[in-house]
Amino acid sequence: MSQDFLRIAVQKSGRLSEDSLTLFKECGIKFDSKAGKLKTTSSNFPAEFLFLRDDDIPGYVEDGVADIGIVGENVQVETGRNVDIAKKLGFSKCRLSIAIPRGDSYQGVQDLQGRSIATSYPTILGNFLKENEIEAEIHEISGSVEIAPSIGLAHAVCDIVSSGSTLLANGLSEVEVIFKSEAVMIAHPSLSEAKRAILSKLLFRIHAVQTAKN
Ligand code: PRT
Ligand code: ZN
Repeated sequence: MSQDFLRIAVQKSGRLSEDSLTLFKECGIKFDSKAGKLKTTSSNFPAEFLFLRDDDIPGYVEDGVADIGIVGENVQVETGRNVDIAKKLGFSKCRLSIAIPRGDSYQGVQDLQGRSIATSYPTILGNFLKENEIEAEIHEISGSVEIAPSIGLAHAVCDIVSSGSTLLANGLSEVEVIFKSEAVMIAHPSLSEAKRAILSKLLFRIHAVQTAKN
């Protein structure tokens, strides 16, 4: 069983990367995280790290190419992949919100009826609209969502908000929070016994690190 190890997918570069790597280092796991490396093996823990785009991580974990990974819950839910949530990690907190041009009147969710909304999160937005029995056109775009109303592409946007300064800078005001997110550790649903034992060890260390911080 000595060759058993956990293959861990983390974001290559972006908002999750630094906190993800810090977490593993705080757990005492040593590895080389030199820029540009796509794969590295720990020298003191049975783990191998894969550095990927965050959007690809849930699929890799579902397929078992990676055993576990760290992503935002927003990405996990949007991709709809069949993975387990092993642990909520408490960093990269943000929300997915609907925003409209500042000054437009808004009484409630019914004001979205018949409107068009630009988003990179069509699944989560679609579920929200369905639950609220609103028929609106979802305009899927992959980036710079906040620009959509000012160029006449959509009436409203649905995007990730953290400080709110991007909405402000684009003349938008937040009217509905539809999803709250943080980084989560996801796991392949049917890990081998040996891999589950390594994951338990890792989760135990993460728990200890988090407890020491609080
Ligand atoms: O290249 P790759 O595909 O791996 O990365 P990415 O560009 O898709 O994702 P990245 O690194 O931007 O974000 C990774 C994860 O961080 C997201 O999926 C969220 O779970 C989380 N997160 C936390 C955020 C933010 N905060 C955030 N502020 N993701 C994006 N933003 C963007 C948002 O889209 C908007 O454009 O920042 C802008 C708003 O920020 P404020 O502070 O102005 O409100
Ligand atoms: Zn991404």
